[in-house]
Amino acid sequence: MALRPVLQFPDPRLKRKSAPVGEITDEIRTLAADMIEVMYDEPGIGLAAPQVGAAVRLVVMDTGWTEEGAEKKPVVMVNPEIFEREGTLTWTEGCLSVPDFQAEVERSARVRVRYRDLEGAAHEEEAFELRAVCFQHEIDHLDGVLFIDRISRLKRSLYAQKRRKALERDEEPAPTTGRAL
Ligand code: K1U
Ligand code: ZN
Repeated sequence: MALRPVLQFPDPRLKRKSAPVGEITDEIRTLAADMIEVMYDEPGIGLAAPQVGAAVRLVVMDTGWTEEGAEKKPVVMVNPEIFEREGTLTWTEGCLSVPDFQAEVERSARVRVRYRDLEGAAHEEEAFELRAVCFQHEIDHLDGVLFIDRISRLKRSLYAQKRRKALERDEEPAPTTGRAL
């Protein structure tokens, strides 16, 4: 099966608030498996369901796999939520839905997160540094928030302008050369 495409800014579907997952159906299991494939293919260290057009509270993450010699250990999180946060840190973030842009974002330095897995078992995790940032970034996606919503208005509008121009260039028909081929 073809990989599900990742939606890109300014797609309005990235701004929707996603609904909690109720019953864990085959459809949810297939979505999770597809998201894992997309995350590794992009490549990325996380992916939220709205990024592939599914408005449900489902996230996949593997923050360690890109390190030298590391194995792939994807984690699927159903209805993840942050229930405790402390301190602040600044991290340079990117996003698979915000092409060609990175920026510093202020986040909580320590978070505690709870979620269910695909078997319905409950989990709690405490996270710091990259993993804490990734949890916050992915859960933001479930609420229709992109990391560019957390930077200055000036930086965001400069990026939006650059992106609009890039999209206009891509939409332009190829210039004619006067030759048949
Ligand atoms: O949600 C996403 O768009 C995925 C995003 C997660 C993320 C990255 C950095 C900070 C916070 C959240 C990415 O995975 S962007 C790609 C990336 O970070 C990466 C890609 C290859 C190797 C190492 C990192
Ligand atoms: Zn993202």
